[in-house]
Amino acid sequence: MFEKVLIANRGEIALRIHRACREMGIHTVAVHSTADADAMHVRLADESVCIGPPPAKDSYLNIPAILTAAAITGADAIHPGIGFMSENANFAEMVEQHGFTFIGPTPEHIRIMGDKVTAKQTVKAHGLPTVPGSDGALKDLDDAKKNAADIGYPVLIKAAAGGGGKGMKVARDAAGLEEAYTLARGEARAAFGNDEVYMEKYLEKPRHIEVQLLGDTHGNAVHFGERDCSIQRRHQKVIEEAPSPGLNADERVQIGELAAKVIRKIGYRGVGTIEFLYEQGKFYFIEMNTRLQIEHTITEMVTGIDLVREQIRVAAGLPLSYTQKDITFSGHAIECRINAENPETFAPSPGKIVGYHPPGGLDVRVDSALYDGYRVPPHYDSMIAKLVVHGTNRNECLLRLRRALEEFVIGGIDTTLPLHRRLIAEPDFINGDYDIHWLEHYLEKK
Ligand code: MV4
Repeated sequence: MFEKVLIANRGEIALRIHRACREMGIHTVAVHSTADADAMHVRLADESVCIGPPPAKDSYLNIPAILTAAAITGADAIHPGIGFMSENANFAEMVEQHGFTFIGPTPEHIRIMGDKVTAKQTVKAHGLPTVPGSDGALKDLDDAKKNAADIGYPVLIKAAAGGGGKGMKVARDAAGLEEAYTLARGEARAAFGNDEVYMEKYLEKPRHIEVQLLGDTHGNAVHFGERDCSIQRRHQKVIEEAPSPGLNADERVQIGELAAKVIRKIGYRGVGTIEFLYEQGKFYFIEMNTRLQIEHTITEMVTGIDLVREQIRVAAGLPLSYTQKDITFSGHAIECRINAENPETFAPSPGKIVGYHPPGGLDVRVDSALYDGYRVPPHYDSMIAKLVVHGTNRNECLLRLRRALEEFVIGGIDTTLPLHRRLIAEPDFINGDYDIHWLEHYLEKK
């Protein structure tokens, strides 16, 4: 096992990784920008290294600075966390070239799944259902027209280098196709420096359901069930829950086993998530994320398994600690992502925390790097806390979540806590009756 891990991240996820390391007897190295000198992840780590000025491109994305920090502290491995370097295949490659272990998948797997066209081809070849669409990238507008006629409108043009909704345009009919195709390519070129696009049938009202997976270097792979992440705004998840209120037990096992089989066949190492759209009883693969996810917490709450510990173990070459039948599901979990933002306008609200009281009690977990007197810097993601609640069933979970949201105090700045209190009181949410557009429609009405 590793003796020392460098955590190339900040905030709550850096703490989450530090905690797993500490329980495994692994020493930790924090890296931080000058804006984060007083951050909790720096305080808790055994050692810390300042890697640059506040802008992420000069610090948390600064590859030479991160590798140098690992070298001077004598770290064995680098955990990239979430965001930042976590899905950068070149970084994973450089980490290994410099003699450190990358706590994540191989650069090859990151690359395959980073390109949405090769990702779709790969999982389709291994038996996953995909959205009807073009066979690979579109050659030109003529090719787009031919494909759209075959698929049937509405269609969606997507960037191969995409994800997060950039370079994605709907064409409702033949008259709208040229504009959608041109806009999607332009956006893709501007955002990713790559204007390759492909086409899919546009699904109007799907749920976003993703399966948590784990593979080792000994040919084993398991799934940890699914999460429903449909409650989102502008491609940012707001509330996630496990299990999905939209699935039955048979569907859960079927899609889990199908997804696990794919990662077993490709020899995937580490944690990963396969995302599906789910509509009218059918699953359609959309993307695979080759990293830990923010919402891994709800899966931990319903399985009792420490996913970060498992991720570190498989990176060190150890076999999985669990076979599929050891993984059992208990009750229900919901996560609310709390952002430093105005709950109505969503304007960022950095600043000093004055008064901090997190909720507690049975089955209540708060993952956050906040403390009273902490200054939320303006340079990074606005998510400042995750409230994660478990119950023996969905109703108990909802009652506990309401209680925990009432208790939670974060003073001095605006947060989205009031929004969460409203959302979980909405009949549609209580009934589990929502799709990927529900939150944006709800916010328009208000
Ligand atoms: C789709 C879709 C409808 N039909 N694909 C959005 C970003 C990327 N992850 C895939 N996305 C979508 N792909 C087809 N064929 C609708 C979306 C989509 C979406 C997906 C998941 C969660 C939130 C979403 C919000 C808007 C659109």
